[in-house]
Amino acid sequence: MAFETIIVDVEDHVALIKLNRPDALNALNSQLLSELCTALDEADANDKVRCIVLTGSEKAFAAGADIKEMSEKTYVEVFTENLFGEVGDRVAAIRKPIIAAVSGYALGGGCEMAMMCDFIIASDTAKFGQPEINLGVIAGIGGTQRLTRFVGKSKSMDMNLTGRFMNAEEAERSGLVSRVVPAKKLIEEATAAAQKIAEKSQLTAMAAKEAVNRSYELTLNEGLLFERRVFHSMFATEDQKEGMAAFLEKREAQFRDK
Ligand code: CO8
Repeated sequence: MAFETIIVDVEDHVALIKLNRPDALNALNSQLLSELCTALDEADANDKVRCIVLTGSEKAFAAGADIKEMSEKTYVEVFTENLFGEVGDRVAAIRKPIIAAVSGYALGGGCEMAMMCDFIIASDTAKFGQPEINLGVIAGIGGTQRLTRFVGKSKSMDMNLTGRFMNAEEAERSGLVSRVVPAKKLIEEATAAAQKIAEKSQLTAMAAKEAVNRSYELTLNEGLLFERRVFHSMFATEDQKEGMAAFLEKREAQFRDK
């Protein structure tokens, strides 16, 4: 499908999806969100894709939801159309791993979009924030919930109440991002991480993603039980036999997603 607000490139089993509204710092308008959800669904369904990287420009991953588009909406409109509600569900339904590669601003819905991905690799220029309070609203798709789980109550309150931005170093220290890399190397590093994942058994990568995500929903004992059951189930796969045989035979595993 031809997109106008994103660019999709599939290479070496990695789908690179680039948000592309440079004049608005990749503000997330309805067209972009709709195209992004379609591209994610297509990547999830594409056998050639084993991992997804979501990125923006050097200046902005995304500076939030499009303020121009939503400023005049009424309560009845946003409630009826479930503004932004569907996006969260659609991203959460993607079963292949998604890495957010963040450079520059990741604000409001931009920060929330990055947090919806499975992990975040940030450039040293990245700035994260939930500045919605400056607009007379609160975060709407994870900024008070996911951010709190990432960085704890104190920092989350600080960011949601003052609207201040967190730089890449603080974001890494706080557990919001998994690693920080030089801006010029962001795509290279994120793609290399995606290719590492693409080399694994896709069955196992999807199971690992599912198990980590369950940790947000379950008590520790329930989560441990879920994990053990999934771990046990991996022994029904050929990839478990191959992975362990390859280790014992001191060779590279040849996974077949079976
Ligand atoms: N919406 C619409 N347009 C935007 C947005 C935005 N969020 N951010 C920037 N732009 C536009 C500006 O209007 C400007 O356009 P123009 O040239 O036509 O005036 C252009 O992008 C460049 O922006 P600036 O001139 O402001 O650039 P600066 O470098 O001076 O400043 C900032 C960069 C600090 C990022 C500044 O643009 C800014 O503060 N932006 C708004 C940040 C913000 O408040 N974000 C939160 C939005 S609310 C939200 O996200 C609710 C979440 C709901 C869930 C979303 C689900 C996906």
